[in-house]
Amino acid sequence: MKIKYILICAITVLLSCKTNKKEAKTEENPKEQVIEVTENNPVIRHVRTADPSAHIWKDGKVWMYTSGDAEDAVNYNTMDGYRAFSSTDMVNWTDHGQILHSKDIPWGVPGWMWAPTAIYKNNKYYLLYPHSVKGNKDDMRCGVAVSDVPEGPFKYVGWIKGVEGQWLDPCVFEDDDGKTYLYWGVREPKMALLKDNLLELAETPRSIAYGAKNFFEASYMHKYNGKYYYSYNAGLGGFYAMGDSPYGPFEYKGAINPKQRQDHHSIVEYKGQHYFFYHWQGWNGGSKFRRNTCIEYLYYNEDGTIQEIYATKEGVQKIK
Ligand code: FUB
Repeated sequence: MKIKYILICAITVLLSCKTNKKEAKTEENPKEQVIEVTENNPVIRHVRTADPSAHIWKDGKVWMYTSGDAEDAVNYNTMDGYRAFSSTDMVNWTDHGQILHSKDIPWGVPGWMWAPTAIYKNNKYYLLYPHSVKGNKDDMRCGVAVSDVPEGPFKYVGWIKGVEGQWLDPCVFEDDDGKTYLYWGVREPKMALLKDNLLELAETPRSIAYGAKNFFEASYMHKYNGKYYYSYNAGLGGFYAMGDSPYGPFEYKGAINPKQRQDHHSIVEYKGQHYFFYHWQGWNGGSKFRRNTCIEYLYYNEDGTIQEIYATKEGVQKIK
């Protein structure tokens, strides 16, 4: 009995150290607590996935579009296509298979299918993705592909004119008024309003004022309680800034997940809870070039700032 009690207390301490659930309730009597320790990260284990772009579409499911690392990868050059996954409980994910491959892009090289982003617009699903041009891998465009259904396959329709040659990591964001913006860039973050056809910029690109100088890549935009959150990978984890308009200026707020070297995240609210999607190399036999998609809970403070997030094996629990 004594040993059982010590074990329960130890597990409770362990969980409180490693969890992101800062609002988790503590039971009055730990002796009667039944604790299920489940390790839900990585959420995808049968293939390598990176750069998760999470969305809640009109079917009420959560969808995730990922890039893919090869099992024998020694760099990111061999990333050859995107996959779609869906879930209704955040733990069980249906793999809808590969939805777009580099061989489907007329101007593209094999491989070099880097971090995608997605949007539902014009009654269609669009996948926007950075991809290198034949003969010059440093020349990246933002490709556009379309599908009538969220699971794809997506069909190539062109690229966004006006940002050719820029190393991208695009993030597409639709505001409540229906205007659509594109954020992108490496070392220098850029943004612009997009035309509704999603194939042209509606204005000259602007540099993003985010109140710091640590931007590296992986721009991301989301809105919460009327505030605009511009976040990105600083090379040493995810950082963010808040503003009152999709254009900024944004006030720098610091780290979201400071312990993670290579962050590429997305954020959604699903069934009343906020979630942080990211990739992590640490588990499931992963490495820098064999990454795995993981999910953590995300909590806002009362002033709208985001509580720091740490990669946990526990991850998030199944929505019942
Ligand atoms: O996945 C390839 C590249 O690595 C992405 O474009 C970057 O954001 C980083 O995740």
